[in-house]
Amino acid sequence: MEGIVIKSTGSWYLVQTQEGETIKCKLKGRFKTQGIKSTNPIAVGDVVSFVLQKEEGIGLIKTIHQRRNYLIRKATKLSSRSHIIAANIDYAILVISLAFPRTSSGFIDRFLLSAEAYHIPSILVFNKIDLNDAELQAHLDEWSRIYTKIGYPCFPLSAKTGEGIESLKKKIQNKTNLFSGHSGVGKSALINAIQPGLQLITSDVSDSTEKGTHTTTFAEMHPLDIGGYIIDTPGIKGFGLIDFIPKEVPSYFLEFTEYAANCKFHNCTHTHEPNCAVIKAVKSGAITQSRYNNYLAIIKDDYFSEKPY
Ligand SMILES: Nc1nc2c(ncn2[C@@H]2O[C@H](COP(=O)(O)OP(=O)(O)OP(=O)(O)O)[C@@H](O)[C@H]2O)c(=O)[nH]1
Ligand SMILES: [Mg+2]
Ligand SMILES: [Zn+2]
Repeated sequence: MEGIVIKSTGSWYLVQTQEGETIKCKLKGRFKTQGIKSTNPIAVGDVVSFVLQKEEGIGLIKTIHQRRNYLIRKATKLSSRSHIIAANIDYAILVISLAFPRTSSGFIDRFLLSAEAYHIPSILVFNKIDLNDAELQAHLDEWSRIYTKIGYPCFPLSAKTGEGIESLKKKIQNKTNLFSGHSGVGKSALINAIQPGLQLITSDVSDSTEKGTHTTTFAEMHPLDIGGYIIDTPGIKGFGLIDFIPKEVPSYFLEFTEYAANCKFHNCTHTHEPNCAVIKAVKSGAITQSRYNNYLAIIKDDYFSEKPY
């Protein structure tokens, strides 16, 4: 039998067949992964073949079908192992809140970089606009302008009041959409607003730490009445990058590429070289300083320090 993994707990999986039946599945003892050192061999969105064990009514997963794509991050900051967030996705959607909890531009840029490296189009959703005062709103407008110009669609909205939800729905209908972001930014609340009746559990951000409480604990894929799916995922703290060759990083900062062609050295790292057109563009304001700072932080990341440029 064949189906798509719609829920993953790590020890068992819920697989939906083409006929719409959902079957609880486990992994066959020794399971060959696709050469990725990952804490989870199978992720939500994977298409799998399994054998139904008639007596227990559960399936044994034998193989994963070739993935069209996947999004991956380091399991923990210091780990060399990776965690596949989801597979076979059309849009990687980062849900951001500017206050309570705060999402940093560094986190956003790491997420975008990874999605670029894995050829997955990304969308930025700025949730909780009902909480924004004038200062935060100005901040949001600025980020929205910057990222839209680079080519990332931005959707300011409120899962609470419903403002802005319709235009996001138009964008994501008939697609498989991954929702990721820090705990407490409102991923599950937003999915409830998009697909009434789901009643996903949400919980308040802690007053003292201003952080979420990790309410969603397993990735799960939900079908939408408007067509397509949303994958809700547990909140993540950081976005550790994996499998990058440092010299590839500039090409994933999309707005750098048109300037990089004019750098004096073809292998310019845009850090210290003379006649660097990217640095010039940062100075003139054509490239946003925060994007450049995040670029520098990423290439100086511990992960890269073992590998010389
Ligand atoms: N004011 C306001 N609060 C919101 C909005 N969206 C979500 N919240 C609240 O934010 C809190 C966290 O929402 P969740 O949906 O549980 O957040 P999450 O991103 O799913 O968090 P994890 O499952 O822990 O990763 C809840 O108290 C929600 O009611 C919004 O647009 N405005
Ligand atoms: Mg949640
Ligand atoms: Zn340069």
